Amino acid sequence: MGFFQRNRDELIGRGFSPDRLPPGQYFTDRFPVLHVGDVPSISRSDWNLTLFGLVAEPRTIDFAELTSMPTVEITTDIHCVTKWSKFDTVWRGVRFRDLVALVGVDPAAQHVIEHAEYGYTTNVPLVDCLGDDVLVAWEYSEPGGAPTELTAEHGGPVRFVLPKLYFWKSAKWLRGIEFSAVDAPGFWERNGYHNYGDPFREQRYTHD
Ligand SMILES: Nc1nc2c(c(=O)[nH]1)N[C@H]1C(S)=C(S)[C@@H](COP(=O)(O)O)O[C@H]1N2
Ligand SMILES: [Mo]
Repeated sequence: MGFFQRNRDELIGRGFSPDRLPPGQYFTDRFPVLHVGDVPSISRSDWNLTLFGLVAEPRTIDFAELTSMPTVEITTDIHCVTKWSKFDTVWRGVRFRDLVALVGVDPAAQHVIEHAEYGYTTNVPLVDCLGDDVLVAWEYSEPGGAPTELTAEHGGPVRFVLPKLYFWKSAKWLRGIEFSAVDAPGFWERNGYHNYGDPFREQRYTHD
């Protein structure tokens, strides 16, 4: 019996539904750190987020403004394209759709481009960003815990969290959100990864 089957059996043994594990993934209790380049160090007080593109008025908000908005906590599974999945991660932040309401997005905008420190970008359809579980988050906890400050290696001060797509679609060190009528494939999307990236359809690479 191979690693993936043993891992799936262990999952079932621990009382999880195996349906939560997308095809080709294994679950882990660890929280691997994955990114290109160095970990930037930005303090919460130096951080800000620019909302721009097809909006009524572009806006830059700082950490205090972001965190004064209605805050929500979600518990969710995350799936990395390198095949690890982690269950019941806890995140606290502002719903993405509340930021959409804040700037007044033009109906012609169909794509969201997340801009991170050092020029990392990733593109997602706007419609997929409007759900209850899509956050701009600054706190994290392991399963069952109370969220605390998101560490720099995991994207602090603030990162995007879009759990239903592979986790490369959740930019760490988020600094800008662009609303666009045209799609703009980001870093991994230009380097062979799928433009959409649904883990349950195993959309890992461009032609999957
Ligand atoms: N800015 C930035 N965000 C990024 C990445 C990156 O290279 N740069 N890597 C992505 C990938 S591939 C994954 S799996 C997750 C990993 O998040 P973690 O390190 O907190 O586990 O961050 C995503 N966000
Ligand atoms: Mo990833």
